[in-house]
Amino acid sequence: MHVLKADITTIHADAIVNAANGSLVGGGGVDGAIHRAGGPSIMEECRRIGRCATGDAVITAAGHLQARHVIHAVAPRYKGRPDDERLLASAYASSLRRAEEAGDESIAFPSLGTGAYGYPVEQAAAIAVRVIVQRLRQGSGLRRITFALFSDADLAVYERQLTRV
Ligand code: AR6
Repeated sequence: MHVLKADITTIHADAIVNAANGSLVGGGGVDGAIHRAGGPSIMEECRRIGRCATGDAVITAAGHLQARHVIHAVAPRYKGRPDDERLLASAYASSLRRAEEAGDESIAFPSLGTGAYGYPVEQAAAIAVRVIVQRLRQGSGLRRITFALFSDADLAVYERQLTRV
């Protein structure tokens, strides 16, 4: 598991994770960047799938991206409810499961939920790292997990979480 300051669309990994919304219709942030860089075939596949529940994830091919798959995960809109933590943890766990089911060995995550959806990044990073460590300890086909962070501040937060593992 490692962290990088990077645009997630430039990462070489079998799967990259999109911070999507439940309607899978695209949007700003990571979602906009992935659809712009990956081309229209990803959106066509999203339209065929239709929807994704909060806390769940769906998988598509990756169009023009370097990756084999894009995993579209839906984080909760942060409201400070007890359910938020469960749903964010579930979005990470579902993404890992989709990648494993597809036989992917490497996956790159953005900081799910902490942009437009407003999840406080310190809390979100702790949840992300906890879920991933748990999954790796249970025995996962995934060999390399990358966090692609967009800012120095986010990079520092995730680095700090990793030193606690
Ligand atoms: N690579 C890596 N990180 C990025 C990139 C990028 N290219 N672009 C932004 N970030 P967000 P959310 C960072 O808003 O909070 C969309 O409209 C960003 O700075 O992309 O889960 C969807 O359609 C932030 O730290 O995802 C949904 O409606 C983090 O990625 C909604 O936003 C996540 O920000 C999802 O909101």
